[in-house]
Amino acid sequence: MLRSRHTIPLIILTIVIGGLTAATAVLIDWIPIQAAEQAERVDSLMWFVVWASVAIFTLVTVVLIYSAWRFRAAPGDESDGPPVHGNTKLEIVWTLVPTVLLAVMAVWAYLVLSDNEALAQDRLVVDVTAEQFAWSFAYPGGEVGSGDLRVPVGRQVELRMRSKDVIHNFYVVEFRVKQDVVPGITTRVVFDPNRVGTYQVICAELCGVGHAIMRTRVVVMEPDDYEDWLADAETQVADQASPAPAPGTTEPAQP
Ligand SMILES: [Cu+2]
Repeated sequence: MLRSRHTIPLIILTIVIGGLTAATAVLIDWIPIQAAEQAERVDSLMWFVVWASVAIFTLVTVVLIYSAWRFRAAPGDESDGPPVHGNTKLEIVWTLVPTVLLAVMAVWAYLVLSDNEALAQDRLVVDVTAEQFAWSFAYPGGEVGSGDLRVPVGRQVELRMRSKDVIHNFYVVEFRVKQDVVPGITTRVVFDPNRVGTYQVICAELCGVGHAIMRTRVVVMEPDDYEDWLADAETQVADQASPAPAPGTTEPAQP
């Protein structure tokens, strides 16, 4: 029977290619640390896609390599191959498997997105202004502004973003959130920072010659540190001068 001749080499090939592919997926440090709840949800979906890809890649590559090696034509054999027409079982399988995989990914992605964008009652709302080529952030009350984003850990943050000129894009890799900032409308992005640290805010939409340097940082602080910083900044604003500067245009000294 055919099966006995092919089974062992196919198993060995599957172990070798599957092992190498899986090792590539696991050993390479593809993704940065997770610093928000959104990141964990996005990554679990991403790993599902990666493992499904590892399995399909292994299957296709094993069949391809084995067929090319085992069923190659003998030297000088110019004859036609056997006429093969259709295989209903195979066609049903290769239609059903991708259909189920895509349906799972679609539903999972929908759940991730709705969880990621669910608004918390006690969220911190920060107004963001993007312009060529800078970010500015205005905190509740409208008096305190900063050129970098400061947020307390463990509390949801909603950014309401406006652009003064062209389309920009707010992107923090460690949060796995990304949102266009479009002139004429206010766009919104939500994240739940859960790891104290400093991360980079990147403009991810080509917006002109200074696009590559349109970066700032987001500082996720302990809640007490954040309150201290905010109180300091409010005092500075009050001390400085009246009238108070318009929200989003102030750049107080970095503490
Ligand atoms: Cu930009």
